[in-house]
Amino acid sequence: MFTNPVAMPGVYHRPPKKTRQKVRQTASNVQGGFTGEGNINTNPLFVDAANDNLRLLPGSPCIDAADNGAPGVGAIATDVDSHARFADDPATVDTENTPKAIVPIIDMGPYEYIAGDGDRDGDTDLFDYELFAGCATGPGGGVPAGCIFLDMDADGDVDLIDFAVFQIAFTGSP
Ligand SMILES: [Ca+2]
Ligand SMILES: [Ca+2]
Ligand SMILES: [Ca+2]
Ligand SMILES: [Ca+2]
Repeated sequence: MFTNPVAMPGVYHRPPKKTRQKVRQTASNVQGGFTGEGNINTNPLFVDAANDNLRLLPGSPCIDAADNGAPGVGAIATDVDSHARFADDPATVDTENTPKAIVPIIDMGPYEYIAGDGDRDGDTDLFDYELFAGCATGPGGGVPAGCIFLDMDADGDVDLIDFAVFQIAFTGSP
């Protein structure tokens, strides 16, 4: 599985074959690895890759890891879900994969991850807070069904650390 960086949302390419290695390939997540600045080779943590749902789960290495400076990226305003691009995930340290980036940093792949967006409608607002309240389990308490997006630090619970992230991510309704 390989996701193109963000220049062409929704378009996927296979890793280039030897005969096609002139293809520019940086700041991408390439299964099997591929040499290039900013590339990573770890489980991208898609929501459901088997069913082509390539939205990102909390903790995905694709979050805040693409290159804002890549050609064409600056002109992208929304992702494939028509949600805002260039959303920062407070739980994800902006990495060295994005040497040319200006925060907030765009995610790898066609979908931007929005921290605290429990109902997946593209914002982090009071509706999401209601979900959070119903999902909160406390440290080590597990993640109830339907609450995966509210375990924002991806450590297997919905606790006050997640709430801290939620507060920073809170945007209100558009
Ligand atoms: Ca981002
Ligand atoms: Ca971040
Ligand atoms: Ca929401
Ligand atoms: Ca957590």
